[in-house]
Formats: sequence, structure tokens, C-alpha cells
Amino acid sequence: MALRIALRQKYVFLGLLSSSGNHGRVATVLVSQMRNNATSPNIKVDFNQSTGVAVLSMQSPPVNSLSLDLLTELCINLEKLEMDRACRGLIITSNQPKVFSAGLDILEMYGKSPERCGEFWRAVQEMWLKMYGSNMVTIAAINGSSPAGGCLLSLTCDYRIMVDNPRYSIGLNETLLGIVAPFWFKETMANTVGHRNTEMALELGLLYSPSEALKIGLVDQLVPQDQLLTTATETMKKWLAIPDHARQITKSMMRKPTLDKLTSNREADIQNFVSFITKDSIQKSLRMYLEMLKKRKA
Ligand code: CO8
Repeated sequence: MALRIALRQKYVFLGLLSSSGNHGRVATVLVSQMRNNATSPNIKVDFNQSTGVAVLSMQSPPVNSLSLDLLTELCINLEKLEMDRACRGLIITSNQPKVFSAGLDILEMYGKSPERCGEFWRAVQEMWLKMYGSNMVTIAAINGSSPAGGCLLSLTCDYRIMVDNPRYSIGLNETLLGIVAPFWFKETMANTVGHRNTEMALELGLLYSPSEALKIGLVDQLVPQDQLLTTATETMKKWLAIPDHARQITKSMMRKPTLDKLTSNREADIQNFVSFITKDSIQKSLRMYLEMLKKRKA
């Protein structure tokens, strides 16, 4: 609890800095102080000054589920990297075995007050806005399963490389939990794999094997586990060879309509989420899904 409050205080501070439009000396001094490689409880960042590339590893056991704490840390680290002009590329991966991210932490949506659900959803929105709208080149190095919010996180990146292991899966499986992926999840997916693939994937809650995901363009490349980070690093070089301003303007042109839709509807989207997720019938579906996860393990 204390950690979350501290993280949020820092986050508000950083948020104020970036929204003030002050990219001058104060920000530069602060950023240079923060540029060192950082480890917070659930996130490790290795920033290589000579290449301008940061590797951000999620390390929240057991499955990197996106809790309010993990999302808050993720946003703080993204903000720091985004503000650091020396950082041009971000590789996002997992330090947990077999799982990239299990998606949103279901326990954050089950049995919680409307206020708490609203706070959680704002953090989910913030993570998506920061990732999807990032000026950095972003590559997801997907070293394990990546359902729902984990898939969304991968989809925000410019390029996705997944370990070729048929035991791993990726997709927006929300309907399997009895819940509905919001419009910005849907659009991020449709912008990547097209309308028809998205319609089927979302309605059926499909989880794709790596080779199936490659086939529909949900991931861009498959590699053996031991080649994941070297491939991501090599791919990054190709993307960084493009002049930043031209690539950034092009990226913004492709993504801005979707980003704007959420930015101008944030409060309504939070209200929708809170009233949907706190319904008795939805809470019941989540309880059954949690029980199913436990039974499957036993
Ligand atoms: N949230 C919370 N806890 C989780 C989650 C999760 N998303 N996923 C797994 N866990 C827990 C398990 O219950 C288990 O807990 P415990 O040890 O107490 O029994 C522990 O993590 C380990 O899980 P597993 O034993 O299942 O680990 P495996 O390595 O065998 O499998 C998987 C890893 C494949 C990730 C598997 O855990 C899994 O399939 N998890 C469920 C993933 C999922 O369906 N996520 C959907 C989340 S919803 C979402 O992201 C978008 C919601 C949008 C909301 C829109 C509403 C309007």
C-alpha cells in the first residue's frame, strides 16, 4: 500500500512535468539523474547509453498479471524513458518463466469497490496511451503466454517477436471470462490484424499458438527462446536506422485516430468499465473463471 502511494506520488510528479510542456533545463537535469539503469519491485530497466535502447523486463511473480502496482511502475518507467532524449528504442519482455503477461490482474476486478475499479481502469488506460503513443521504437519480445491485457501490451508495440513454443499462446480472450474487450482493445487489434480476424478472435476469445499468431500477423516473427533478445536487438537496429522525426510522424499518423478516441472519452470509458465490471452477473463470471484457474492447477 505504502509502495503504491509512493509510486503514485512520483507518477503525479512526473505527469505534471511532462504535461507542463517544460522540456527545458529542469527536466533535462532530472532525467539525467534518473537515466541510470533502474530496478523497481516489479520492473527492471537496462538502458544501454551507447545504443540508445532500453530493455524493460516485467518481474512480477508468478505471471506478471497487470495489477495497479505493476501498471503504475510501468507508467513511471515509460515516462522516464520517453523523456530521456538519449533513449530511442524500447524492448519489453518478461523475467518470469513461460509467461510474458497473464493480462490484467483479475483480482483487481473482483470484489473491489467502484472507486478502486475506476482507479485501476485509469491506470490501464494510462499504460495503453503511453505505449501506443510512444515516440520510441517499441518491440515486444514475447517469451511466454500473453493472453488478454498481455496481448494488448504486445499489440501496442511497433514489432512483435515471439518464442516459437507451441505451449505458449496469445490473444484477446476476454469473452472466455464473460467480459468484453473495450473499443480501444478491439481497435488496437484491428489496426494490426484487420477487421475479419479481429471479429472472429474477439467473439470466440481465441488464443493463438505462435505459428497461428504469425499466420494472421498478430506477431511478426518467431524465434527459438535463446535467440529472442539478440533478434530483438538486431531488429531494433533496422528501425533505428530510419530518421526519428519521419518515423514518429508516420507512427502518429497511423495511430492518432485511435488514441484520440480514448483521450476524448476517458471518463465515459471509466464509467462504462466500472458499471460493467461491478454487475453481479459479471462478478459471478469472474469468480467462476478464477475457480477454473485454480482447478486446472490442482
Ligand atoms: N490475474 C490474477 N491472477 C492470475 C492471472 C490473472 N490474469 N492469471 C493467473 N493468475 C494466477 C493463478 O490463479 C495462479 O494463482 P495461485 O497460484 O494462487 O493458484 C497463479 O497466477 C499461477 O497461474 P497458473 O498456475 O495458471 O500459471 P501457468 O504458468 O500454468 O499459466 C497462464 C499461465 C497461461 C497465464 C494462465 O495463468 C492463464 O491462462 N491465466 C489467465 C489469463 C487470462 O485469462 N487473463 C485475462 C485477464 S482479463 C484482461 O486482461 C482484460 C480485461 C478487459 C476488461 C474489460 C471489461 C470491460
